[in-house]
Amino acid sequence: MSAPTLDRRETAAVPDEAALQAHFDATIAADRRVEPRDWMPEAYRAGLVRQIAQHAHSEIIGMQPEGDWLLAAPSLRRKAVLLAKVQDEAGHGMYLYSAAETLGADRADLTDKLIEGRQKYSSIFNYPTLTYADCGVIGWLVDGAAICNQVPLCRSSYGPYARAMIRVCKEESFHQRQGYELLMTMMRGTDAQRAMVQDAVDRWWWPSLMMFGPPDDDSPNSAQSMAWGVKRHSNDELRQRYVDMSVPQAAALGVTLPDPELALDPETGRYRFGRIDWAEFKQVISGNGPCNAERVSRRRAARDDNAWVLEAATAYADKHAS
Ligand code: FAQ
Repeated sequence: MSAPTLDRRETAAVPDEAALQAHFDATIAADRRVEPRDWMPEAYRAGLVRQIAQHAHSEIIGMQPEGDWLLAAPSLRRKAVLLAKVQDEAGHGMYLYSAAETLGADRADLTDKLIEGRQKYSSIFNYPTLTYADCGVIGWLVDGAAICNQVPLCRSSYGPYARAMIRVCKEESFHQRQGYELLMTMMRGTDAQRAMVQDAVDRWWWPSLMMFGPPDDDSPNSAQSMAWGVKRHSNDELRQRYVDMSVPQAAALGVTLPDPELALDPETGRYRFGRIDWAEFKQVISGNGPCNAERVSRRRAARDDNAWVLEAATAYADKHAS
């Protein structure tokens, strides 16, 4: 059977690829949002799916380190707060998977890619939560890094991603405050509690700096992502902002950040900091961090054990759609 042919009017109405590309370029240059119905270059679409899927996976895997403490929270109040926070992270994952779906991605396929190690999730969630102080430090440092990284993404060029980030950032701000409040409470407690906070800060500080990604001269995706207005700042710029923001917060809390080279540069007004262990980062994102195997195996078990729920829900939806 031959392919259907377009009549003259239809042929004239279909813009050619150069015109579509020019329209896309003008949208980016004018700092307008690209929407799902718009034409976009395939590399832009694929790059967004890569970043949004990794971000969604991070939110879902990121429920595990704090989730481990839900049954051991020290009071009913702490338990209610932690439960709400962990549920918020699930919600963030859902908004992000929905944003990826607007680009043609399939949620179940993305989950399979995560479990098979074909897509990444944030390095930070491969470290263990050893004491309850870790929950406070995750709120303060990890949610703090997430906010620093994600507030500029509210202006990302892809509309659904930018809009999802607005709500995510509002909730992350609350998460950071609850973490800081927990740590403040512990710092007003006993010597043992203060030592617990300091120990948690010592373990989470350097991995938090790694959340911003590799240094700019070793970041293959940054230049194109910034040219397309997906990322607005480089990894090193955001990392520096985070250090500048965190040092006074550490002082107010009364903890020491574990970096003897941390010092204010009087010329720039910014903090100089020591060398990040990029070999450790590479190990963690290659699947060899302290908890990678456990995190992924739990995610696999959740997918497999709950497959019947998905099947039932889909069957119901299919029946009502027909
Ligand atoms: N971990 O070329 P670049 C949260 C990968 S959410 C693992 O610089 P890009 C909330 C990168 O993907 C935290 N992999 O890449 C929460 C790339 O690999 P690929 C997640 C990393 O995309 C709090 C390769 O290295 N946030 O915390 C990491 O331009 C508490 C080369 O890197 C987001 O995802 C890493 N840290 O910049 C939840 C924010 N860094 O794909 C629960 C959105 C880099 O080529 C509890 N994402 N890689 O195979 C971004 O802003 C960017 O994707 C970056 C990386 C900045 C993460």
